[in-house]
Amino acid sequence: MFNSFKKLTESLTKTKDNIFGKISHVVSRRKIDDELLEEIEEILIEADVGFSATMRIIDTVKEKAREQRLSDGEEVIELLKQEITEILVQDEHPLFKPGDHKPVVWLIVGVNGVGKTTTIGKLATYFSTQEQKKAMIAACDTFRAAAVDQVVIWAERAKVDIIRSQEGADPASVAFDATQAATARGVDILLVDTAGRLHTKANLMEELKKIRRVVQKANPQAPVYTKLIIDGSTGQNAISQVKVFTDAVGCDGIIVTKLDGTAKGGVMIAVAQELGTQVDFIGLGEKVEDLQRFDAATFAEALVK
Ligand SMILES: Nc1nc2c(ncn2[C@@H]2O[C@H](COP(=O)(O)OP(=O)(O)OP(=O)(O)O)[C@@H](O)[C@H]2O)c(=O)[nH]1
Ligand SMILES: [Mg+2]
Repeated sequence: MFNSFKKLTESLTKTKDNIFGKISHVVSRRKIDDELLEEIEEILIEADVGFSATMRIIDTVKEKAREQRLSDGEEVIELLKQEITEILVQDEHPLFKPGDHKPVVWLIVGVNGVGKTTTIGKLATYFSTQEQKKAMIAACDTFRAAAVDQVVIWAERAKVDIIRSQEGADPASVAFDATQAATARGVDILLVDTAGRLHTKANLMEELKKIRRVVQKANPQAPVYTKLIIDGSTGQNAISQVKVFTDAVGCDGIIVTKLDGTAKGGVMIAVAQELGTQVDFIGLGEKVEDLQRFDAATFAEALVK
């Protein structure tokens, strides 16, 4: 626990510097006034906190500063931390719903290069070692050369079964076979790796819908969840990706990757404000252990500490 918190705070260093570092600089020896709040507003927007969360933060800070009759600029920091924590901390978001049939199927989707395949490797390890669940992988990214080989390596690392086919095979048929195999072998969770790019975006969305239909056909009782991977280092673009995928194929949870080493982690505040409680995991590196269950209170603590 201590080590994972340390890892989280270290990973968020650049984001913290980008938000609180810059704000500490501007508030020093200043009075709280509209001009100062405007400068803070700009910093938050530039740090990818998003427009609506930024407005909420600034309005609350202004109101509280007035209520508590604060005038010293440095006192703003504490108010900011409180409000950011309020935005981040939301209800519990369980990974499995009571009464879920086996196998639970997670379709791992997202644009190319966000970290889908890597996250699948990490998730397979997480489920087998932390949750004592039997995990299996379906290699349904048959579009890109070497995609299957890449996910096979992750399956070996995680020591879980993988169902694969030739490059160029129909991804839906791999998903069908994998769902049948997972059902027969008593698998708890089937992780489906999908392509991030096809000839067109419409093609990609159609294929994802088809994979979902086929999984449901192979086992009508299997609950299918679409989990969207977003790259935390892309900042605000992440929010529009969530909207596009949610509209096209639904989204039952988000995993934000690459929060290590980026200064754009403020996007987590934007995600929490705009999209609520949906973040399941965060990715903090390229190794199998660099995945953490997203806990809003812990994340907030690490960010504002
Ligand atoms: N630093 C860091 N790198 C990551 C993280 N997750 C993934 N990566 C890296 O991001 C790159 C792309 O990862 P992939 O897992 O291949 O991404 P993908 O979404 O499967 O890509 P496509 O299949 O091409 O769509 C790789 O170099 C990964 O090592 C993370 O949490 N932190
Ligand atoms: Mg991939």
